[in-house]
Amino acid sequence: MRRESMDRAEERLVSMCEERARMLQEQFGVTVNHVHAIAILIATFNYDKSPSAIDQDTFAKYTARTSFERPLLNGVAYAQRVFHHEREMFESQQGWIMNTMQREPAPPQVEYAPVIFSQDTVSYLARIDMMSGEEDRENILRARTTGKAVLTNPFRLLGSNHLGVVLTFAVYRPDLPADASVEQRVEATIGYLGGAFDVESLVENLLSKLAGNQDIVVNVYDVTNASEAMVLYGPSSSDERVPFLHVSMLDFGDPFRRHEMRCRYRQKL
Ligand code: WA2
Repeated sequence: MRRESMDRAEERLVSMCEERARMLQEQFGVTVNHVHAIAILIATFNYDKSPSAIDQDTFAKYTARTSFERPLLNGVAYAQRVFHHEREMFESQQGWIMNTMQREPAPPQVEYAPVIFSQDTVSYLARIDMMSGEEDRENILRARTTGKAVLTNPFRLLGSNHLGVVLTFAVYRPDLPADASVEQRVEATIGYLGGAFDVESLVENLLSKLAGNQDIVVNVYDVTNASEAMVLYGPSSSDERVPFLHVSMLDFGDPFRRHEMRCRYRQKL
């Protein structure tokens, strides 16, 4: 191919990749912000009010009506922090026994995080101790020590079995000071709010609407560990013979993690 048209093809790839990375990062950002706002809502209306000002029914209605604010999330759920000595009382008040992700009764642990409120789209999370799943458990522990939005490794989600990542915010007692220490944060934690970015289907849907989509192959990777990038979106092997590869940086708001988008042409030019 002539030099000028090669240059133009490369420019086109760069601009398509940058556009997609910007859109994805933007939609991630608005989604995270809205989940943060729901975490504050729970802290405000659920703590120390008896009876609680939020129940499953109000949570389901509110989260369904505001789902347009969280375009990349398949739903949100709230898991309450329960210590072992509170378990019997909790289960008798709820009228159910908490389960593990394998759908068995939760074995004794120091503490648990059973889902008490869930958006209808993720109703399969109800009654599950989220600390029984490795990725969710790591997220819960990191969310409460940092007070920030945290993301998991890419993994296959419950329900859909789609590749995605889970977002978690800790919910604290409202008296937590802004400059709290890690110990104070852990002590003041009353629960966890989060949901799953269903990257496999929701990002596919987002990208499919863009012009030129048939011409390029898009991958998203978690590159936190530079020597072993983990695929979050796109085919796991792509044609290495195509001439250009463009890498766009992504910032999903978890400073512990690094993500990037890699774009190439689908076919040899
Ligand atoms: N949400 C949706 N699908 C999942 C999942 C999850 N976690 N884990 C595995 N598949 C209630 O951190 C608290 C949501 C976790 C929040």
